[in-house]
Amino acid sequence: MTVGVLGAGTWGIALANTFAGNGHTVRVWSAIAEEIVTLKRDYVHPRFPNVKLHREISFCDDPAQACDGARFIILAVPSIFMRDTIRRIAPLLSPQQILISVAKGIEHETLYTMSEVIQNELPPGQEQPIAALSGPTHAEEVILGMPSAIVAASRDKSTAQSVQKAFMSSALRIYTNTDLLGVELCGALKNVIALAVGISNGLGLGDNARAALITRGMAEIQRLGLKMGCQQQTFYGLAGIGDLIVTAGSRHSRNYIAGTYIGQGFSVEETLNKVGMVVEGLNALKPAVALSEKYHVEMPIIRAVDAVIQGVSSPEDELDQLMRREKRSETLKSILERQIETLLLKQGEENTMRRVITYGTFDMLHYGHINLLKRARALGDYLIVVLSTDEFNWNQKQKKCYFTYEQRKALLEAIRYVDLVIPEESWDQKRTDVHEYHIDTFVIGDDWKGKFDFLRDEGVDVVYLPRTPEISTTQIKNDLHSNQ
Ligand code: C2G
Repeated sequence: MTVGVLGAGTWGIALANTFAGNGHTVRVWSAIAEEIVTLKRDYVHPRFPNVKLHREISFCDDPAQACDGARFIILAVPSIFMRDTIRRIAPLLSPQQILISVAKGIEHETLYTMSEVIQNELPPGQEQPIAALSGPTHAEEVILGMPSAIVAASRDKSTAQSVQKAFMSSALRIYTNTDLLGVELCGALKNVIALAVGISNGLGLGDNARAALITRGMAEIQRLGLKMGCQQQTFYGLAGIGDLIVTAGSRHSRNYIAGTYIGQGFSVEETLNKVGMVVEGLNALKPAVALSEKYHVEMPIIRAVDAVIQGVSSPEDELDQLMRREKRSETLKSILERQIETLLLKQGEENTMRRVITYGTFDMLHYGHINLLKRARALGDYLIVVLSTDEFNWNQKQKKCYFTYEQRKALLEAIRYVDLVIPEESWDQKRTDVHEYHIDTFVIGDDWKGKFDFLRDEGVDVVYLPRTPEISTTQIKNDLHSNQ
């Protein structure tokens, strides 16, 4: 088949040479004219001096030549040039040509992924199959035919399968995935985590720090991805953890190398001069922070990298802050619960159901609690109870509960008024919770009257309900104690 490759950087050339090796007719174009001149003359890429490129590859001076008649068009340009490149070729495209993005980045102004930028630049109604190829594939190894695996992602399964069928070989194993957003999000954000791992390397930290940053970095990306409606398994796949492993710590990785220089104290300017190539992690940083704010998701490692790159903090200080963060559990919410939450919230968005939230310890559950929950639920269609964890009760409320968090949670989940129970770990999570769960009404007993009025600034109704007077957990304990 005929394949057009736009972009003659290391990845574009590695793919072009691989596909030519598989018998495809490959045409390469670059916006940098002298790149094409050199390649036409030498059939060697400066970054791969020992690799003679297949003579069947033709190097074009005009993108139209590379696109004309091509079944697949590979977009191998730096993410910041994706929009211009698509704008240039959109009029040349015919409907069945499959566009494949291999750029890993998020557009600054729009927070679009690359496939969204492509879609956005196509004439309205022009149905163009779009895919992405993303995974743990250093160009330096792919061009040598070293065994690699990668994901062909597309919202349309048959498009992903067409890419898989055309390009899979004994050296390049291709898996399909229809979670295009998740694959692209991983591809872009893992470069920021790779910067972080490089910075830790530059600080002289060891493998333990690297493993911790990779693991917790993936957890951050997953948290954001789930909020954006991505699929869980994408993050544990080749485009997710696979790509992060190959990037964070590899001598081939520009993001890791750039991070190392920054950790050693070089400025971004000096670092970019030393690396000499596009460092996508730096391009992805601002959009990553913007996405974490837009979706109200905590991403401490990405924020730490941002603080260092902006020069507002030192790598040492950011490391210290990361290590001293509030104690967290790794799995307070089961994966299934997250998926149910996302599903229900998505339904909620469509059905405009009214969501109510309330907070409490709910120890030794009694009818005063039930009265509160019943009235709270009556104020909407869906009630979320944010249940104080054992640590929060002990450290912040000096309460020693009779029942553990899990037991109190099970009791609450058995109540027909309660739709979802999530953990309360800090006093100030309310402000983000109400956005994260699209809350309409905050409810709590009037023993808290006035304490949470600030939530009205977040666009939430605040309702204080009269407590049930004669009953309380303390009362029960005292009565039991005195009756002994
Ligand atoms: N409640 C009630 N009547 C009672 C006892 C409790 O209406 N006889 C209400 C409280 O006002 C609260 C809820 O039931 O709205 C849970 O009570 P607690 O478990 O005592 O909650 P509390 O320790 O006040 O925690 O961030 C907010 C805190 O987590 C609230």
